[in-house]
Amino acid sequence: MVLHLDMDYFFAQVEERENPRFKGVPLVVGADPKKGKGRGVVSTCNYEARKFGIHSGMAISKAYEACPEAIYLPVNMELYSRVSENIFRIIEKVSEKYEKVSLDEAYIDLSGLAENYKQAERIGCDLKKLIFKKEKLTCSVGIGENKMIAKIASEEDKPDGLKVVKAGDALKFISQKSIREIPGIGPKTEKKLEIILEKSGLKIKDLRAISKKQLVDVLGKRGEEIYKNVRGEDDSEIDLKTKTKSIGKEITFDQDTLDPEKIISTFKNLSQRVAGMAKTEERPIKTVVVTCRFENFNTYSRQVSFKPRKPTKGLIYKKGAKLLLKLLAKKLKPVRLLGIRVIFDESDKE
Ligand code: TTP
Ligand code: MG
Ligand code: MG
Repeated sequence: MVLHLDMDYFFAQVEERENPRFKGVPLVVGADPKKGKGRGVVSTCNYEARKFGIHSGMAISKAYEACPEAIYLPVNMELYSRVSENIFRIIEKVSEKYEKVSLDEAYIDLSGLAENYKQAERIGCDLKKLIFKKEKLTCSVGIGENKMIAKIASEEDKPDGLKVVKAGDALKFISQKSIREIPGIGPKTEKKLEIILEKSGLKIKDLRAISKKQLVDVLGKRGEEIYKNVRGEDDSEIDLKTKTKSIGKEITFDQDTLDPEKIISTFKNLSQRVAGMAKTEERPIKTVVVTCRFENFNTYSRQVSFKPRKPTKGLIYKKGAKLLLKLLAKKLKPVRLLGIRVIFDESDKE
């Protein structure tokens, strides 16, 4: 079983949360409309703006034409990335077996977590509640026997939806949907299929009339997948996130140096930056690796492991500096490059 989660009107909803006066009125996030003369496109908009026909990817000038009185905001990617990180932290609490599709979208593998659709629904409901409690944002969840069904299901009751499609109901569920709801069928594929069937506005059930051979002749290998998809089947696997194994940073001096103050202050600075990056992983580290390249390009690495601990600047610097000083004392050559890397503890993995 697979759960698909997608945040509702993501960028715009985050902006509404940050500034409640944007709620209930048309809100567009994207390029500056410059009173209708603006270039660029709409990133997304809230549901009030969608009533005017505004949608992602539309020219911002067209959006302005449709609704000049809407509120137009620039894209604040830094903010949305931060919120996205928080959401994925919450998802991780439910399961580490997930695929991040985009900032606002993920598949979660429910095998091993849910034995039946009732349990799966409970997980979906709890996840929605948790995200709302922590982030004050709504999302839509779809549950199905495979990725495709889960994705189409999550679209079903947007916004704030939760739709479960049991295996036995999948075929009926997708039959009346537009073929464009099959992930990967875009306008070009749609056109080709319309030509085969000499009909427009194709529904998924219509495609079941096309033989596998015909689909493959027209669409190549993708035809085989579509042949399965229109029958509710989907073999695509959840692309599990591989955890970051280590984080590091290095710096090359403008000039090779033997100045202890310069070396130490640079090393402190590096430790601080690595600690900052490592903290966002919220996992303990178990090893610190120091790299030093000398003027002749000879490069040496030294590492020390310890009981897993929080990646604080103090810890990283203390462990790293010891290694570095030993190395410097031995080589006594001007330094060209300094690097420090921390390796995360993975003993918490199943
Ligand atoms: P989507 O999940 O496709 O859309 P959405 O979350 O805005 O709306 P919905 O409720 O229908 O899910 O995309 C997620 C974010 O990605 C969206 O908020 C803005 C960004 N985005 C773009 O910048 N350009 C685009 O063309 C699309 C589709 C999305
Ligand atoms: Mg979304
Ligand atoms: Mg999305």
